[in-house]
Amino acid sequence: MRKKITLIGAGQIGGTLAHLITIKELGDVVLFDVAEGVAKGKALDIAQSTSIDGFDVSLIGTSNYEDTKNSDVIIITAGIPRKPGMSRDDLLETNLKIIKQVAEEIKKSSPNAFVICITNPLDVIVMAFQKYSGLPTNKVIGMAGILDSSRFKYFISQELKVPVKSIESLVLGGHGDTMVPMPKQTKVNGKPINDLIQKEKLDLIIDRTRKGGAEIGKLLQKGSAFYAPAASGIEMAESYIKDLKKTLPCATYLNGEYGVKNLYAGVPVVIGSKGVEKVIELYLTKEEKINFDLSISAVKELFQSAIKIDSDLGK
Ligand code: TXD
Repeated sequence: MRKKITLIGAGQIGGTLAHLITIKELGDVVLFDVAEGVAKGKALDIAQSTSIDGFDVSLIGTSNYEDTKNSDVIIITAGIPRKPGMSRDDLLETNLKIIKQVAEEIKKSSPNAFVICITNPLDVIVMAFQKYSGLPTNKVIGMAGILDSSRFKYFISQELKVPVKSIESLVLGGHGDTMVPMPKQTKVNGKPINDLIQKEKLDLIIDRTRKGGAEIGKLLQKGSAFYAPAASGIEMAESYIKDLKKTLPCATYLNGEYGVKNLYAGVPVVIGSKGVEKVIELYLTKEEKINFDLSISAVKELFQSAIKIDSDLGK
């Protein structure tokens, strides 16, 4: 029985998610958007492509939550993206209202789903979704670290002229300017990155990673990155659907790990058919711990702003 995958938001990322799910035949797609025509149009367009390569999946577009009932996986991109010059945090008020409404619907229609949040500001939005929906913390996760790690690895591959596949790395912490690339966890063909790239150059790459979203937003002028974010969300969904138990950097509920309690933050987790199956606690150097704690403080501060917008979150 094919899994039912609902995409809440049929915009740039949502449409790309639908196409990637189809190409990988991960499951049947329900593309939901308040802009019903966008959802229906993109679902129909992708459905008409299935005969070309023989993809055996069904796709529907809708603005009716009834059609999303009992989804196995839900990926949320509903919300507004940044305009050039906007910070991810500038999206908070608008996207918080949207995520509250989405959470209340999903609580009723798909309480057993594995929910991947992508909407920004990611760390607070995923935490707000979990609180509003009441879904178990191991079934609500945020996509950010895979994207940030992918950007970090890409920039390193360009610098060293090596295939991205030869690079292992991850980025911890919040999805934003305080994210924590981890040079000590970064290897190229097994060799530590610090032996291959000078510190000054690596610092420039780290800075470019932190600003990776803004760089693309400036180039596009309208909207933000969507191909790499969609591919990142699919890696998480696939690990859940196929029980791959991949270790992936994601925004996850921490209950004491890394010295953090009752907060979502980007750390490596194992994703399998039970959802978040394990939080991987890495040894952090003094500098990495300082940067990680800075990132945690930024998320906490923004969550306090969210509580000022909606006191329900503080209960
Ligand atoms: O790494 C990450 N997590 C980030 C996330 C990477 C890139 C983009 N990031 C954020 O994802 C971005 O800042 C936005 O907050 C979301 C979605 O980005 P996208 O580029 O897909 O935005 P679009 O193209 O504007 O699509 C958003 C859709 C649009 O079609 C709206 O009509 C719809 O969301 N929308 C809704 N759908 C359902 N329900 C409600 N209430 C709703 N409101 C808007």
